[in-house]
Amino acid sequence: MITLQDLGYTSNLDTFRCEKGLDSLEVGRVITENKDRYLVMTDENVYDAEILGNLRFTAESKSDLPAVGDWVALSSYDDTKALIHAILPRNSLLERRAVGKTGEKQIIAANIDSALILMAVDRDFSINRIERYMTICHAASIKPFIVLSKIDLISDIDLNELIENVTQRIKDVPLLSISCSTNQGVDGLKNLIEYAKTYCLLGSSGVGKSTLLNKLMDEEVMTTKSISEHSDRGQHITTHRALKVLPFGGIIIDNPGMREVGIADASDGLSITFESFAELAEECKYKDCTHISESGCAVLEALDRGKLDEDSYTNYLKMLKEQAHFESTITERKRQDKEIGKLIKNFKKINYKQR
Ligand SMILES: Nc1nc2c(ncn2[C@@H]2O[C@H](COP(=O)(O)OP(=O)(O)O)[C@@H](O)[C@H]2O)c(=O)[nH]1
Ligand SMILES: [Mg+2]
Ligand SMILES: [Zn+2]
Repeated sequence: MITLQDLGYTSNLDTFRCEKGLDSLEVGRVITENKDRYLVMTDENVYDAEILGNLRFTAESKSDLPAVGDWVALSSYDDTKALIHAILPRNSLLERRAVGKTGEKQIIAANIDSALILMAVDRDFSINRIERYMTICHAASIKPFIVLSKIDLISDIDLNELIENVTQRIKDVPLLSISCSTNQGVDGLKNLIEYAKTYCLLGSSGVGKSTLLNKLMDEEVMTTKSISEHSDRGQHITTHRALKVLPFGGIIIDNPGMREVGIADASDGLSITFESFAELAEECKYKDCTHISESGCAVLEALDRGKLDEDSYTNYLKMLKEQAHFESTITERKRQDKEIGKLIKNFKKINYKQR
């Protein structure tokens, strides 16, 4: 039997629950989400839950609605159906810029302690993408780990070279390498997982996230894709986000692969991921330095002296630009919303006069 503690429930959450008068309700954690339906796990049941109308109507954005990993207060009709009344405060919210939509964010998951960023060593290997995932993690105060996966597919010499390349650019982030085929490194990864802490699997489609979760669970809980299925881009594979409690303690959230990891409002994330850049930028002559061509740019000077990695520099600039763009679209959206607000107000005024 799973307890609330096994699911990551804390005394802080319980204090809040009582203070807000939610103690007559049950408490549970959202383990999957599908449109407006949520599966919520409590210490007694797994409910198929919907949200209370009030919660829906007062929600101003997606982040006001439950996400996988959220703690919610709920009332049940029977052993299977329940209604979500409130979301308990989150300690973290992992998000990225929504694909194809300006100024919108997509929530990946809530209440995550650490993220395992998986990168397969056989193909599509990209340190730029690792830095991207690190940035969204840091923006949400989530501790990242880098996990090189499928290491059975390359030689030890090639693996060491990859590790060398990664650690040259990325310092201070723990790096592991694993193979779910040979089990190499899997015990090491298990050892790092702490009881009642929540870990999120991040990485492109096909890097082995679900295979790893199945391995940790010691059973097939997630469907995995065969290589042929995965390379067929036309075919839509239904994947979902799901939270699982590991048999040896610890909680893992698997994610469908993300083809794009857009940067939203992640300025803190960028300055942590690219700490040396952010520190240097403080010394630039101009406050609004773009570090592209300005005189007195400390970043460019360091680059010239070979003190910074050029690929990392390019990646940093690209994400800075994305973030600035995201912020300007947010401002534009707010301006438009205001305009619409004014229109509605005027419209009401006119209507009242006419009556
Ligand atoms: N050779 C090798 N193949 C793996 C490993 N882990 C996963 N795979 C294969 O990679 C494919 C994609 O795995 P999956 O777990 O579905 O990836 P996901 O999209 O990240 O969840 C499947 O065919 C797995 O069998 C590994 O460690 N070594
Ligand atoms: Mg998967
Ligand atoms: Zn500069």
